[in-house]
Amino acid sequence: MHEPEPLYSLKMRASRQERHISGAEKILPASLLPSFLDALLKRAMHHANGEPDFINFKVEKLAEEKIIHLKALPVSSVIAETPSDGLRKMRDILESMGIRRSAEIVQRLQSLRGMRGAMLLDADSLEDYSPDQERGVRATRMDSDTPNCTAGKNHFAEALVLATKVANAPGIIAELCISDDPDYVTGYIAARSIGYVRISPLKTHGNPAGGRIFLYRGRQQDVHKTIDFLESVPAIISA
Ligand code: PML
Repeated sequence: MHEPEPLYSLKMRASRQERHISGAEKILPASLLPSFLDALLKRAMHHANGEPDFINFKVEKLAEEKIIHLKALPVSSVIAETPSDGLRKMRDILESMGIRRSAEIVQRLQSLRGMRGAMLLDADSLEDYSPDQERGVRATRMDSDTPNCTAGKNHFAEALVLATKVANAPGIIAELCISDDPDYVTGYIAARSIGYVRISPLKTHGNPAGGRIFLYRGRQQDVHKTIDFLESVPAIISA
């Protein structure tokens, strides 16, 4: 019997003057690393957010027994007439989930720009639990079970993988996202209870604002378990 091929986490992040431009997460066998490194380098160099002055690649071997396997969240779509209608629909969904301070949360989402990770907010007190609030908390070490190797980014496919891992993190009750790509106006709200709900549009074309909020409900002393899951546990997502 053949041993399973060892898997590696490949992370790319690109920035300019310390402001985030683009990032990517892959889990791959060694044989695929060269082609993905090449594709992600091209992606980093030609991003709509601008030319980077710093690109970081990190390759780490993963311990097979630490990898978890998750099924992708079910996907649905909401079409809005305008960005403000889309944001209103996002607030309505939050309220239907029992999250009362929806207007303040969505306002904070709209104000994000150039963060590497996500804001980790207490869903009720709105306290920001990110240890580094400029950087935020980054969900890393995840990929689909059929990784795709293109220089261009598939926003939807990559976001669904990330959202599935985030929705399975202990204490996370919802995730909100507006893409920080100025050319991409679709965003989403995701949770295990509602699946991955795409909303379009959430902003106007050409607007570089955007980012993610992870909403946490639980004991403050347990936040570190959530952060550890998001940043360290490798997850492979199947359709
Ligand atoms: C990003 O740019 O990283 C966020 C992408 C959001 C994708 C939303 C969708 O198309 O479902």
